[in-house]
Amino acid sequence: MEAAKVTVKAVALIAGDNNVRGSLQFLQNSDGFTHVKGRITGLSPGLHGFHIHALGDTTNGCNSTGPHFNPLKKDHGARTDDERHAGDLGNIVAGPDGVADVSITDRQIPLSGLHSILGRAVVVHADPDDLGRGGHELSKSTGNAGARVGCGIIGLQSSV
Ligand SMILES: [Cu+2]
Ligand SMILES: [Zn+2]
Repeated sequence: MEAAKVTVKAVALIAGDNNVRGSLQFLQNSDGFTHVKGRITGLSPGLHGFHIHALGDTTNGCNSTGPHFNPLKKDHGARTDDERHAGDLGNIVAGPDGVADVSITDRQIPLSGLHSILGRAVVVHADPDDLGRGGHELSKSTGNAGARVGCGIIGLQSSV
């Protein structure tokens, strides 16, 4: 069996409130999975909701990036749920130093085809994503993750 090969690469530079900054790389593999990796700094310690939002528009900052990317018209959920938005990547964790190292592998965030996330935005929130389970009126749409403290547009990176 051949090892999975990287077929498409993308990058997103994160900027936002205060000192939130970061860089993320997206690597789509021939096995259908996309690996998101990188580092985001300037966060408050703890969990932060982490999603792909539908629009690559930062005209009014991260608030212009639209709702969670949801091509299959599902409810919000955890990354491991069947009922989830394609853009639902759960939470990232910042340490006491405000740094979050990101490494997520998922099959609902391709960089090619009908449900490609290229040209959309990756968003980091102020609060934890409750993964649809919080019982708040926003749990089934946004995970009640609060303000958008950082975001970046996902763009194609130089070919492999
Ligand atoms: Cu979000
Ligand atoms: Zn969602």
